[in-house]
Amino acid sequence: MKTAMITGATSGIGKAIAYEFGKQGLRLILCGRRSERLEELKKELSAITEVTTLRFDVRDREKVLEAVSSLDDSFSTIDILVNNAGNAHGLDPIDEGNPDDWDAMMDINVKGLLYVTHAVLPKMKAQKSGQIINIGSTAGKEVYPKGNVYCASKHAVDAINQGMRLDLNGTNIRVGAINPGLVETEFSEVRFKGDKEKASKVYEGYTPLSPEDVAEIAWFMVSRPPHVNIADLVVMCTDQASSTIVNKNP
Ligand code: NDP
Ligand code: 8X3
Repeated sequence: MKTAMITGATSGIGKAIAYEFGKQGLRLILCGRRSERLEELKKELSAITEVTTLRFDVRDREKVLEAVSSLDDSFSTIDILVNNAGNAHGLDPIDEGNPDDWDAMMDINVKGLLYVTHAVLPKMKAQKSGQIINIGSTAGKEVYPKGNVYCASKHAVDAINQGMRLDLNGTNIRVGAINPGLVETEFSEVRFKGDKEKASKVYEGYTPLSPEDVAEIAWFMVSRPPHVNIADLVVMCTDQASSTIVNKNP
């Protein structure tokens, strides 16, 4: 039975991937900062598979290494890493942006993804097999107004996804990205600092992707035969045509 480590498993896309992978019989290492949610997930998913949890902030390089090396023997093999933890913080023109938001996005979405990968890769290399799924975004393919630094962080994920695939070629480690468009999660609530009304407006007037839509794609990537690697996938809801064009109130 394969083991998958999922960052950002306490909400949205990561949580849906945890449920999908659990349903498919994968063993789970679920990561996040909110311990109550991690405990709740462990309780629920333990009914269908083996689960362990790791609580750490992806920004803290030492804690990331500590967490991964704390895994006991039964979870020491990591076959699949889903680099999903991340968020947008703020939506402001560049001249009005808050540097604290910029730090958060670059530290979590870019450096955090690198720290987790750095901690897990030695295991995959020693096993001579593995799969890394990076959660990018359409924001990593096309910049939108006021998206500046969030889009930069996701363009960096796009570059890192390509870089990983080049450098790990020949190691039997598959590397690929899913780049979703608008998905209804807690994403906009975090972006707008807890303003639920403003957040829910983002998803009004059309049918956005659900986290489960993305989770099914992640499972599709995992369940391909070993010689098949989905390298880079963009998925949007039918009402979305680009980062900026969404058919609202059709
Ligand atoms: P959510 O806000 O619902 O989930 C974000 C997850 O990331 C949470 O589980 C959170 O866990 C975790 N996380 C955030 N910061 C940290 C941190 N510093 N350390 C550890 N974990 C952290 O958003 P989504 O599910 O939508 O987002 C998941 C990924 O999908 C992100 O990378 C996002 O950029 C990407 N994405 C989202 C889209 C959307 O429209 N929703 C579209 C395209 C991509 P906790 O708070 O417990 O630490
Ligand atoms: C999340 C999608 O368009 O809100 O990456 O940036 S978007």
